[in-house]
Amino acid sequence: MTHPWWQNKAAYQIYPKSFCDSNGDGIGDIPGILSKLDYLQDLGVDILWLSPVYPSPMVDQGYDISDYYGIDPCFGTMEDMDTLIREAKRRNMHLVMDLVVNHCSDQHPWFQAAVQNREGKYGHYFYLKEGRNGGPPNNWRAEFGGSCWTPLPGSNLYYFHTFAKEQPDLNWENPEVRREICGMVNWWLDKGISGFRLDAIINLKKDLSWRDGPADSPDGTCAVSKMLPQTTKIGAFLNQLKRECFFPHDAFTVGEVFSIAQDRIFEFGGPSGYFSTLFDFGHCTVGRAGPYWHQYKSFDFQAWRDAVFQSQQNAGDHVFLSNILENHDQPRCPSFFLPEGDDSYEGITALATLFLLLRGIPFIYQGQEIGMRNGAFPTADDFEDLSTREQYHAALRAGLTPQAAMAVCRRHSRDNARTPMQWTGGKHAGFTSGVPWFPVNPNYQEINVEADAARSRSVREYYKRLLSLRKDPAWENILVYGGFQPAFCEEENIFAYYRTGESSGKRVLVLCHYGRGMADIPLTDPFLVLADNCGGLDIQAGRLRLKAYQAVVLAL
Ligand code: TEU
Ligand code: CA
Repeated sequence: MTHPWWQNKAAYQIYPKSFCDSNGDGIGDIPGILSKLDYLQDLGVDILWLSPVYPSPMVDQGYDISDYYGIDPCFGTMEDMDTLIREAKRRNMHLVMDLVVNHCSDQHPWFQAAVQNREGKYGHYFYLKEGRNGGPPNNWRAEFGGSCWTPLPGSNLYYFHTFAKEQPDLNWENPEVRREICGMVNWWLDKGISGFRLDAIINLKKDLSWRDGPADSPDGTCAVSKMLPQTTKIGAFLNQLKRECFFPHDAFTVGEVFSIAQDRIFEFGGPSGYFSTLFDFGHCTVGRAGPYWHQYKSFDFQAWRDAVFQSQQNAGDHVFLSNILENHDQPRCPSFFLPEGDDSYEGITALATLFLLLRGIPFIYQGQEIGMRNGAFPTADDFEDLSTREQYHAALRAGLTPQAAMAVCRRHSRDNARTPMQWTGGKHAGFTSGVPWFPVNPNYQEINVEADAARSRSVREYYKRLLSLRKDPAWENILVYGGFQPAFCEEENIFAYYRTGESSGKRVLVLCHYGRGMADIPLTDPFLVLADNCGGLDIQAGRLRLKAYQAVVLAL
């Protein structure tokens, strides 16, 4: 059986603005990434996903693109990009770009032309609609707050935006828009990139009835995400991309697919799906009891573990998921998934063990490999992210005290993951010789690449060990291509699963005591230890005693 080229790979997400600054202007850039390619190769990752580096006014940190064919000067030049593609290839690494085509920037020439001439060609590149009773066409609330509709000056015409008002949605119903985008995608693939991460891709198809949605906020608005149609009609758009761009280039594609029913993942992933793979956010969204962060329930270990099991089982052998603990929209995993005070070496490496060995492609977010923690944000003004600002005000509107609203934002803010990468204990953590665009986490003297490497228990070394285990010919068949089966589900504070061989009777048990104190598990099979984050197994009379956050990988 032949497998797709990308299936046994491990991926790493770079948030360019905060990765490495080469010229002292305080902003990470492509030459900075180039200077760290050896570091990344040594870690054992093969696919590099770059968050957007295209020209952008940076209202949403580059997710508002004003030119799909360029590189923003703050990140470097197109030559730098070509060098990066070449140098990555030389190291057997693959570059994956962010494809942000649900919307562009309001500074994009298409939108500028649409504003100038609403009836002209570019007016049809966007969704323009008449207002209703002196207000917007409907009650949909944008992802970052406020209406999804913003009026065009001097008229009763509104344009539609799922996210910020500076991010007008492109009209995918228009075949010309689709042709433009397909041409652009092929232009990048021809340049030698290996694929794309597809931003907010589920939002491409709108409910064209534009009817009001059920209010889920005191102001009578309805989250736009609720109005994503339940129909399958998005398929025509995505299949066109697949047919005209991805398939002919044998590209790797990973969809950012939030909020689809579990039974629809076969439509998006797997051999006949639109994409090579899709992110599993199921476990990140556990406890979301409403559209606002202040409504989210506190972390519940069993619900979280069961969400992982559920999506793994649902994907089965058919869909190959992409598994994440962090990305640029999520808090840092030691701060988020571990109870306060448990963000120890054991806790952090337990998380790594559990997620890197799931069936699917592991995605590691920059700094995760050294256990970076949530940022420190003394006041609400210290947040850059526009969604955090909106969430802060929503919490205040709901009656929370400023202190309580801050606590909510510190836990959930997307800015937690966007502080500069911590390379050394030196000035600005070695990220820049100038003034960083965003303050470095005050914990940088303790947590940085150099300090981690100097420790006998290095988080990064542990990540390396897990990544090389996946590639070990002795275990690849099981750890990459094999099946998944939950284990010890009835045990409290145990997160465990089997990876099963394709044919052989061999199995690997990934077993973790996710809690304090000791746990005690019956284990009678003979085993070989492939990994252990505590350096020693205590087995007596057919029972394995696990320390706090001990994670072991056993070949049975
Ligand atoms: O995110 C899409 C998206 O739906 C997020 O807003 C998500 O709901 C939220 O972050 C969950 O915490 C993508 C990008 O990843 C994000 O950075 C962009 O802001 C957004 O699209 C708009 O391009
Ligand atoms: Ca720079």
